[in-house]
Amino acid sequence: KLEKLPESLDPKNVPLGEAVLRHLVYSVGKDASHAVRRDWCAALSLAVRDRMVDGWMDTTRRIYKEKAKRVYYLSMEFMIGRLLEDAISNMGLTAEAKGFFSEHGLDLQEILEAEPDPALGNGGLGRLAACFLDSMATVGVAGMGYGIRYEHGIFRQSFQDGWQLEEPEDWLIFGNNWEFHRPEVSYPISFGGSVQQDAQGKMVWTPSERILAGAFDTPIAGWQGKHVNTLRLWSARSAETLNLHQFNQGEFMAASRQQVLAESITKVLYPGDHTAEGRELRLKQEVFFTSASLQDLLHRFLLDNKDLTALPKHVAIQLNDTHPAIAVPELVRLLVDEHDMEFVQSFEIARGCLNYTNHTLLPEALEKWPLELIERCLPRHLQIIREIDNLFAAEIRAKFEGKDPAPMQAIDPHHGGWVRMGNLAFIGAKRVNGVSALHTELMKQTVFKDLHEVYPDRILNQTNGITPRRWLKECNPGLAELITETIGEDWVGDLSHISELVPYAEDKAFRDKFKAVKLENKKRLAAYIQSEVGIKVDPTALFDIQIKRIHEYKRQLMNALETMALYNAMKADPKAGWQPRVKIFAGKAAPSYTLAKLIIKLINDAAKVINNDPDVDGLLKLVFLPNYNVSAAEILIPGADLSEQISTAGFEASGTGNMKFALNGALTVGTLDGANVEIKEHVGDDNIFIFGLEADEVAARQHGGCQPWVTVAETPRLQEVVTQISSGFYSNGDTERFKGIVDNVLAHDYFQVTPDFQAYWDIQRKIDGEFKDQDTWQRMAVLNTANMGWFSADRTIRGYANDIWKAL
Ligand code: 26V
Repeated sequence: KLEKLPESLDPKNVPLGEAVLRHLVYSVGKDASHAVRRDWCAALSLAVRDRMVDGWMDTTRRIYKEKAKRVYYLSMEFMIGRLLEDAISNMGLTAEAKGFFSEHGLDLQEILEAEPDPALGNGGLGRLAACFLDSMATVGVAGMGYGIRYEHGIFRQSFQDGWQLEEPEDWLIFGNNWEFHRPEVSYPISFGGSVQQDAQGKMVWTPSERILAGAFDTPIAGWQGKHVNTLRLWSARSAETLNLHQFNQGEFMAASRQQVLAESITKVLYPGDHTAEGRELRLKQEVFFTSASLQDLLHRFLLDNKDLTALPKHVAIQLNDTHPAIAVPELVRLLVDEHDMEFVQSFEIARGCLNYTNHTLLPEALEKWPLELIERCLPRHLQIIREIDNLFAAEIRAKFEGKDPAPMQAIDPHHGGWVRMGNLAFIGAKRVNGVSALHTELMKQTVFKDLHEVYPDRILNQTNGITPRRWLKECNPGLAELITETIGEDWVGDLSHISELVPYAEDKAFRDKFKAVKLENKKRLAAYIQSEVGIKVDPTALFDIQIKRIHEYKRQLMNALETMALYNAMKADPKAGWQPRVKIFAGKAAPSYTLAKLIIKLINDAAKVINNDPDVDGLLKLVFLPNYNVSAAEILIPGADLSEQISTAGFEASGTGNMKFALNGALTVGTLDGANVEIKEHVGDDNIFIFGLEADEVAARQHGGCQPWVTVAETPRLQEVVTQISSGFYSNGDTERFKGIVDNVLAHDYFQVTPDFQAYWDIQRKIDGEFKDQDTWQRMAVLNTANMGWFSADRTIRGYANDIWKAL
């Protein structure tokens, strides 16, 4: 009886503005005359959250009633960005919110900007997980995200004399209005100790350390709020209470020791992809959230099922990269040790539920853990991994006579010492997928060649996608309005409709409107640049943008070198009719990635020289914006004319920024890498600028000895720039500062900057020419937007749901 609340309590029956005022006073504890933007933001968030709760509970009830297949997306990272605008937009409350605040002399946009940007991820992998949450809720998949509630997300980046500085980020400092703490949902996670066999022959693990995982839930509403899913993030706390005795003895530090150690597990997002530092902590983070999630989903399953062998029928689990790959032995352990099942059957159940997405082929990013570390932290898991390996080896020997399973096993018996998480994930998964057509092909040919041969049906492709809600409707309201007034609003919930814009590419009036929107976005971006770094840029210049993590394979260096060469050419002949350009970079380097940090310094130093040279004033500006995050992307992407997607072919698994730019009408300059290949197929060869070596050519050069110093000598513009850098032209005569970069390019150049430089220069000059013909350019830009429908994450999620999860 209590389930049906009286109508008067339904938040939908209260005008949004009244609900905001009520929350301002009774939840935030402020009156309107003293409220600052942050208070209004909190009040609005709570009022909108109220509106989501009924739909949230309806969704849960429906899933139970229909016994819908549940999908669990396990990800170490969720780069969700600000949630308020997404929520009001998906709930259809934008106009009402805008109206209420403007009545009171307040600007909704400024209130939205008062929300902290939760950056619980490093880059593409985490942002993909966030787009998938939106799409699962839109498409109607009974999906739940599981991750870590890091107290501190990715570090805040600033520059000191052009060098990257990392400071802790503090998104929770003013509380979090979106989450529901579930103190009753708590699971023990164990580490260390030893394993003994009991009298019945059962393995008994006696851990030396036990911590608790506590749940925090955030509702995620899909488009139009019909379906509301959950993001459940785990926070660590000690299983032991404060040592009161020690505390009363005045030993305050010692008394809190257990708490501090336990809480350290979810304290910070581990940002490095290079150091050995913090490896143990990272391993514990992985085990922590994976085990909590598996215990939680088993608990939920057992609420209305008795037979665990039916788990694969009702549950699909997606492992976002290998970070949660410990799920393979952990699920087996839970079934065997806690639910008294047989090992072989347990492994079959695990292999029926688990699926693994690979996001990189870079050898240094493929996780492997020292055997010694696993043995010390997870002795029971190590036993199970060995058993799985043995079972797998027997399967291979039975199926393929004479085939040595060793190179494919999680622990190579010949070259022991490591647990290879990619192999473990592959062996324990029903399906394994890559994230673009090219990447999936390369997975089959390289890292998983052997495993693919023995399980030819296991690998499949699911090309990444992006949510059109955040990445067009919300970040680019001008373009969204123009599209809606032209073809209606259906594209928001089904991006394939955006192809109805194709004929408008031939319509001059439409192109002019499209151009006017872009100009407004560029003005907004110019104001942002001015306020962030104090550089004045001309909104009519060509805005050329590369924003992503700084990495050698992404080749920000090649872009920077081309910028310096362009500067030389402009300075030599300023009157040659150059197309004015603004080169914009943003992105963080892993704190331990010295060369990436040096590339940032080089760009900042070059910017100082170029931006202060009156000879190129009005022709060239170089900008590096600090602290790139989702909120910055939402301003940068709509203001771009040109999108830089210039990774060394074969190294960018997919890219998703490439899709966001093209959807917002920027043209791409790129290599045939990752999803660029598919973008080219959709937007058409004439509407994208492709250059450079292809993946097989790159591989051939990397394996055969090439001589980058010879290539540099044969490329005069590059030679000049390299000479300038090494002679201290950008470093006040300091010839040592950039030695790391120069030596690397001249002697190794693993990522093929030198052989691609000339082709990159040439295509940039071709782009200059085409940009001058604005009418043709706008036509190409419209065709980019119009042909990007396939790249909706809704399409990607349907692909996973149909081919992998069997959940639609
Ligand atoms: C590895 C590590 C190693 C230890 C330190 C922290 C850390 C964090 C992330 C990773 C894996 C990075 C893999 C990744 O982000 N891949 C990107 O995934 C995107 C979504 O599929 C894709 O668009 C990008 O091309 C790909 O680089």
